[in-house]
Amino acid sequence: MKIEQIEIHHLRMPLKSAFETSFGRSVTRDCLFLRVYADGIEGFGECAADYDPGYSSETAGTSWYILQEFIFPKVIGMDFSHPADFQECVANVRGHRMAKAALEMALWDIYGKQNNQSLKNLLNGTKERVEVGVSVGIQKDPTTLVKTVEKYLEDGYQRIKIKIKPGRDIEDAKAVRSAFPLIRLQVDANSAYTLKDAQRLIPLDELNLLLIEQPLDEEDLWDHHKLQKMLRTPICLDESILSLQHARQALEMQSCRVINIKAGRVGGLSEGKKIHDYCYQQSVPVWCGGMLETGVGRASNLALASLPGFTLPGDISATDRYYDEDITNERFILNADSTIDVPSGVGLGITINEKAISKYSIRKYYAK
Ligand code: OSB
Ligand code: MG
Repeated sequence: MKIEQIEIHHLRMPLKSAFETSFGRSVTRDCLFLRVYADGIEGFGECAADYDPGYSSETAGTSWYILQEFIFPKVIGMDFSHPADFQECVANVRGHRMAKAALEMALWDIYGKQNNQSLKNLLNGTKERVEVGVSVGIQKDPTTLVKTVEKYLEDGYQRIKIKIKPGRDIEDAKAVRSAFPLIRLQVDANSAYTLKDAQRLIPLDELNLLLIEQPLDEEDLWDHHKLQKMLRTPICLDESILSLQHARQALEMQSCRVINIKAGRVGGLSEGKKIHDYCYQQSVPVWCGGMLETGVGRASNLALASLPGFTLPGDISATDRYYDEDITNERFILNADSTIDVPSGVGLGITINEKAISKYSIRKYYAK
């Protein structure tokens, strides 16, 4: 794959409904859309960094800068024999994993198109459809939350995740649990607590949760170990796991019992697959997280989630949970058994709605 040219758009997509987490409330979702040309074939990528550094230190703005200033100049003219080879080429760019993951995604798309293979097959995925759930933002009050959850259950989602933060945790989770005693339920704090809050988190242990996601800070691996010792419910790490090394160290330290894998957060699909393989080998359950992706990133997430170790439902909801209009012509729909089909077309298996790109693009840049 000889990289000839790259087009990048900074998109601002209106969300169907506001999404509130412990780090803020959004009504729009920023992301970067990449179109990479190699050997006359175009491949698409999505950078999951949002407008603000609330979830991660990376933003659409930092990714834009790093891609434009450092990554594009390194890759234009390069000839890669495999998508994962790209990582070596950008090894001297420290961090900025979401920016790198976006470019790697486009290379997988091209590689699949060239070799007449779906991304699922390239990654050795084994499932044709994957179990999914929905991530529900913080609502006005617990009553509204129960109503919102009820609507998603009616839509067919069989696993619910609710966002929590200090002051909006036990009461919210209890309200959902008592309204729906048997559903698969989990919570996500997005790093909102410290170990000092442990006593406040203990009551979550009585709610039969699948897991508690990222209660403490990204850097608190050891404190997660201490917290996990106080809880029966598995801790799942999201923000803390930026690489295979982190995954190995977190598991060796017993800081968690489950890992949320997001290809963007860990620098690309190749690193995400490595984390999956490592966890699968030791029977540590993993699941595919989401970051409100457009159809481009959603197709990539579905392919990754088709690997056999993804035994818990992913945060990969149907397109209509997020967007009225998406940038892919394909829309992802929820099957009656709370699954979504993994794309079977070559590469990511998606095509682009060019009108939507122009409509939501707030800046664009061409590199060659
Ligand atoms: O922590 O998992 C998270 C969205 C944006 C950033 C971080 C997270 C999330 C979600 C939504 O929980 C998952 C989704 O439906 O895409
Ligand atoms: Mg999370």
